[in-house]
Amino acid sequence: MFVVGTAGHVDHGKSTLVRALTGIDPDRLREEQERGMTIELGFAWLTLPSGREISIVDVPGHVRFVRHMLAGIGAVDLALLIIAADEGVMPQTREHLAILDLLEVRRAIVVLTKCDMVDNAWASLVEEDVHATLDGTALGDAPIVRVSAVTGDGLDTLRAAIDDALQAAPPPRDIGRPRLGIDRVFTMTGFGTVVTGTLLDGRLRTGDTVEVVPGGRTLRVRGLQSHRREVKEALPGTRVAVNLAGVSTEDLTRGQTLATPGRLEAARTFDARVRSLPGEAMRHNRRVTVHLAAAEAPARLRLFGTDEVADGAEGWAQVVLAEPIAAAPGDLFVVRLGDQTLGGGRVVEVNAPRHRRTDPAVIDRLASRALGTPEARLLAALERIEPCSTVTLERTAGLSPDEGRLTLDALIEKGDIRRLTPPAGEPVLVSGVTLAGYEETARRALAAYHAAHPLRFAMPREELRGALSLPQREFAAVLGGLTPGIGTRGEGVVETGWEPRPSPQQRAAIEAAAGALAAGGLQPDRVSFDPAIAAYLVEAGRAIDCGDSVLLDTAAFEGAQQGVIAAMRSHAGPMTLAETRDLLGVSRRNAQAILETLDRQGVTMRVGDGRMLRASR
Ligand SMILES: Nc1nc2c(ncn2[C@@H]2O[C@H](COP(=O)(O)OP(=O)(O)O)[C@@H](O)[C@H]2O)c(=O)[nH]1
Ligand SMILES: [Mg+2]
Repeated sequence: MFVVGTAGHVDHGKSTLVRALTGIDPDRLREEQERGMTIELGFAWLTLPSGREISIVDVPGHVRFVRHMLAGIGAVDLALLIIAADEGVMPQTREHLAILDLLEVRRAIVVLTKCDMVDNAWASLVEEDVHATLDGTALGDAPIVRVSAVTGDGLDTLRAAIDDALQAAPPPRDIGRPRLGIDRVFTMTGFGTVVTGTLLDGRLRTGDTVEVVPGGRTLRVRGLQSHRREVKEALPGTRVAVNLAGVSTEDLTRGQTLATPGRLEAARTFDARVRSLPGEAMRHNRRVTVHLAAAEAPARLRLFGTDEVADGAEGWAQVVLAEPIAAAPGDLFVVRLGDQTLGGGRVVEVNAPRHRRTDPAVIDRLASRALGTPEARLLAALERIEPCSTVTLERTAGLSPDEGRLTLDALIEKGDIRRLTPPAGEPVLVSGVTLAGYEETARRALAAYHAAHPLRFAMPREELRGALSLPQREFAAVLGGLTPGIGTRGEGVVETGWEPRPSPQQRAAIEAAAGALAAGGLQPDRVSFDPAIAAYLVEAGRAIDCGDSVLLDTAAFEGAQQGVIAAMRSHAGPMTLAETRDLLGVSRRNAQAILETLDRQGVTMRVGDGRMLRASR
């Protein structure tokens, strides 16, 4: 699941494009429909050609509503920078581009809209201008797609381009610390208070307790919806509507965050690395507005060692907020003054003490904190990309191989990082915290599976892999690293000590089925067993599933196997299906099913029209 955001100048066709792609009108407010202009964030969703489902956040382009744009654009995995072919690059095209850069949105597609209004030569001129504008920015390599929302031209190409761009995107990070920046609060008849936002860093489940930051209230998640569908569990990287128990809409506002209790601080100040946009300046003690995720607050910047950070330069600051907002080290923010975006930065430390502005040691300390010790860098890198291999981690952390190895060994020794070795392939690294998160998820998934399938001996591996959303190799490694409470059985996974728990009625049905099979020998009556009972008998070793709905008593099957082996040993050349049928005295269909099962088991093999014993027999 990924979130895609629009960006670009007002009236360039963002909302129209979203409607053309999804069939959902993102401008849902009456005022928006009357004025034909987006004011608030709009939301839609779409299934791409690959089958991938994405959420779309549509932002307003008007200069007066950049603050609303900022509330929605921070958490997107991909931006669609929308430029009307008839107007080309305009002021909010540049401002939104600068904001995407400050918020480190690294993936984008430039969509040239309204191509039905210009000829090809004109569109090419505009494209050149776009290249010149993007050159040297993080989005310099973004593809350009020409569309018309009116004729529908280019929409298929755009859908494919979105698929392509997301193909390479890392899956949304899941570090077991869910946070959801609230961007809307409303009441829904029959539900009560609902908030929406983009879920990051972990999953939310119905029944979870969440803390509202700032504010400190804890609330219970009564229900969850994603794309208008009710879900038991919402995944990171999705747009989520959360129904909260015991709270009224007046007690919640946009900008607050829902988080695991105790995990996220309300910042009154934070220290930060700041960066000014070219041509702009951030001055010491100037009153500005800080936008962080869906929150915004008036603030002053206390600059260290300088009175001004200007024109593309970077510096260090303590941001003193007039109202607290939820913030964590690493979070990105934007600084504005009136209708002007001045720059932005990255949070280094939350609620640090006040520092002396002129003390050079302050800057040294901040710099080493921001860059971090090798351990901090390795852990921070791991959090972004885990589960991962050793080389990838060292490369991402920017450490030399020697330093990387030493640091990694120390962290493994301390238990902060776990090195898990899959049965085949390279070891996989995860943090202890994440492994604990996997364990928790696996435990829940297993408990739910066992409860839903009391007759099954184990949960299929693939189902558990789906619950953990891990690739094959990483899954195999993690499975081996889970505590003794979780084990494997055959091809499946179980809670240690799990045994099927048939009810008295089921037990009776099992015995009746087993009795009927035993009595039927190799040609039991074709009664249709409950599939759960049949699977139970097979997994218990009491029956053999020969395929083609042929279920045989194990002893009867083994008798047939001995008979076939003996007959084939003394048979000249391959034995035909008809000969086997006569030997066993069964129907052609059962003979066929038995032989195919013996093939699968490696006892026999096909030779021309008949079968022979494998050489190893
Ligand atoms: N001819 C033409 N008009 C378009 C196209 N896309 C949008 N428009 C029109 O441009 C105007 C602004 O569109 P809108 O989606 O509200 O722009 P936004 O402010 O970027 O969301 C509306 O009148 C649309 O009908 C297009 O592809 N071709
Ligand atoms: Mg719009």
